[in-house]
Amino acid sequence: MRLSRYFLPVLKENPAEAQIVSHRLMLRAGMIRQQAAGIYSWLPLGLRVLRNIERIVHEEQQRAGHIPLLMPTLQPADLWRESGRYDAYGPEMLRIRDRQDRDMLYGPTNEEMITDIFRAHVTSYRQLPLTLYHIQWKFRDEMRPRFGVMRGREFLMKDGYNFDVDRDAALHAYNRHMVSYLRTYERMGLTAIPMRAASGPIGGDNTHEFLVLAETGESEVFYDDRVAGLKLGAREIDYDDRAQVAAVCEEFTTLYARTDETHDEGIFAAQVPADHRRVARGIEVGQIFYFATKYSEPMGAYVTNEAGERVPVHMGSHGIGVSRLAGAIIEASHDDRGIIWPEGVTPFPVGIVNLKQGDTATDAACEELYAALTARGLEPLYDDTGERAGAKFATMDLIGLPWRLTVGPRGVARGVVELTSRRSGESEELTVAAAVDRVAAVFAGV
Ligand code: 5CA
Repeated sequence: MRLSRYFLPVLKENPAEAQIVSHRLMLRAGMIRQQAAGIYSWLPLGLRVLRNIERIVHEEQQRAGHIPLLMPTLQPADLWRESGRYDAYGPEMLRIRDRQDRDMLYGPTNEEMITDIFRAHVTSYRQLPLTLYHIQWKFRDEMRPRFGVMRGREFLMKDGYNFDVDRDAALHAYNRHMVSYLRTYERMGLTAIPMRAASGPIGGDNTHEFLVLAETGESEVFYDDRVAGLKLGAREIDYDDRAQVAAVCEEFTTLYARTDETHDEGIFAAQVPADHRRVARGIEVGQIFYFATKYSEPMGAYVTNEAGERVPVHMGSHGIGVSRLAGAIIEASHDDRGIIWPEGVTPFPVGIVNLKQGDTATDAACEELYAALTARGLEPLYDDTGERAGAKFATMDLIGLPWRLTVGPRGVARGVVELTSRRSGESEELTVAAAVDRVAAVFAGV
């Protein structure tokens, strides 16, 4: 992409309405625009990040054996009357009436609708296990939408639903989600700690939230600091292997880690040595629930089990805050000059800064880099505008591409360009071919 033809409305000034750094940087980098309280347009740069987050979520869900579908944003109220949640949900639910006077709602979550799909098509334990998920916009009329996309009213969520014949199978689905979530967040450059939580309007006793530690987080968290050092890394997971998956969950949930809703000062003091106790703040980027037959029983989602009996299916639901993650990643990865994107989600892998636009040799070197990177599937953002070098660097730093190639007449005369890491600030001079190879190598594992 050539910057001269792109739409990147960066702001020079700090927007007054933004209280936290991710919100400020998303506005300044031209990623989002607020259209109403808690409702945002995703401008081109922001959309590229959002799509990358979605792609990672899809890949890790499908690796775990979960199946994508797509349900609508608008739902008939009658489905929610069946579960009893139409009245229970309260003012967070946006209720709508259509021209036929039918009660509708903008979905805050989809337990009822997925249960309806299930009961229409599945009748036997032989069709199980089944986990269906989608990535779809939700609406919750939050009392205090704030912090940009972190607490929106309209927001993008991955929500997945498992259907299993009994409790053990459903707990395996719960564990599978936990492990796939750990890998999802790690691929986004995040450490997200599973913490025992409370279930709220979704229901059930078994629930964990995934928290990214950040001073600006809305949740107060209590944990053993050794839990923050655990990494899933590149280990092979067989998602059908109940024992292996359960062992990983145990590894990540044995050390004390709880949100304020479930925190117990006595257990905290007894279990965690004083020098490992931490009280901090975190951003909730996901939550998993096991709620047994809470929806299947009232809604009639039954299957025949091996013994030939009709039993209500055991279910859980599992959410990832897809749009919130864009903000959470920035909270975890920025400096005073701007965003620092992890390679997995960056809107462009690399930026090209032309220090002397219009100089024949420099322009030619930029074009050569542009073509070679594009041919390798590494679409660069090429700043081919007539801006001063200082302004070009400031924009690149603000929008946070992890790598920058700087091309100027003096380097070109010596046959080199400069490759700079946004994170470390370190630079090296390379030929065009070597620079392309280096960038390709960095992204090969992403
Ligand atoms: N049905 C379940 C799981 S599928 C559910 O709705 N879970 S939830 O309420 O915990 O939401 C899942 C995730 O969506 C949360 O962990 C959070 O990351 C994100 N989320 C929730 N509310 C908002 C909001 N107002 N703005 C942005 N993200 C949100």
